[in-house]
Amino acid sequence: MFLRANRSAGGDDASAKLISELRLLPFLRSASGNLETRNRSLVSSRSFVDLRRGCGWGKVWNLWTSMGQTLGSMLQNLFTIQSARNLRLLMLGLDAAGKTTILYKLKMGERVATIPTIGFNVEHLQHENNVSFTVWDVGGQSKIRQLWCHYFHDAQGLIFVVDSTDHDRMREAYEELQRLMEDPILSGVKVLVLANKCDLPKAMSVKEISEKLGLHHIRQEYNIQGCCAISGEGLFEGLDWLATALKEVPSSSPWVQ
Ligand SMILES: Nc1nc2c(ncn2[C@@H]2O[C@H](COP(=O)(O)OP(=O)(O)O)[C@@H](O)[C@H]2O)c(=O)[nH]1
Ligand SMILES: [Mg+2]
Repeated sequence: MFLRANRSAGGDDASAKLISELRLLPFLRSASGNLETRNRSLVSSRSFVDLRRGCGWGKVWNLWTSMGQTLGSMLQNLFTIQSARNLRLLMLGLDAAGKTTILYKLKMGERVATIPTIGFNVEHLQHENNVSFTVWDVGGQSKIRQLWCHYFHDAQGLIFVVDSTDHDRMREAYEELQRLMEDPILSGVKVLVLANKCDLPKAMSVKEISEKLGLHHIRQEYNIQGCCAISGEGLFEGLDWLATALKEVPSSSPWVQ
């Protein structure tokens, strides 16, 4: 019966039918993600057919090795899935610090025209082969900062963006950052401070901003990086630091972001 299916239809359709008759298809489908694995699975199912007809030792050997290959590739797929990591990052800071510009520079490599964010923007960024970030950019106007806490859950990293030229509101940025750092839900986050707009002449140095934000007081592991959202300078360096700092942190589920 199995051989008839294989001969009459021919090609991939026949092979798929063959496997489904062997009741292997649901298992193989869920376990194998690529064509190569599926092809190997077909080899094993054909060997099984041959075995039913011939029962020679050569065929037993064929079956055995192809089963090994199939299992091997299924395990390989499993490890690839497990080692691909998705990290959830929260991007906060005062309004007009440059959060949305940074997000879309990272996502599209371009400067986008922004309007003040009332709510949030969320984007998925592929960082390295096996590391991706889900970045939540939440509006920073004073009236909506009380909503930030609704985004804390499951955040593994915090990107706190400051406008390096905003001398007048540096105290306000300090207070917001300290408030975030005292929240128990964020006690374990890795903190990347992006000192943005370093292209502008009035920009303060990273050292000065670090002091004004009281970074040496915070308990969380942190790094401060000067950057320019327009040119992209410093952005990837910052994300690299986060990816390294979060190496040991379990990945968040890509399905529950
Ligand atoms: N010169 C300069 N302007 C920037 C930079 N980043 C953002 N901006 C500008 O700052 C303004 C506010 O940016 P936006 O991304 O909307 O800030 P958000 O409120 O933090 O999301 C916009 O006009 C941006 O074009 C930067 O690195 N350099
Ligand atoms: Mg915005």
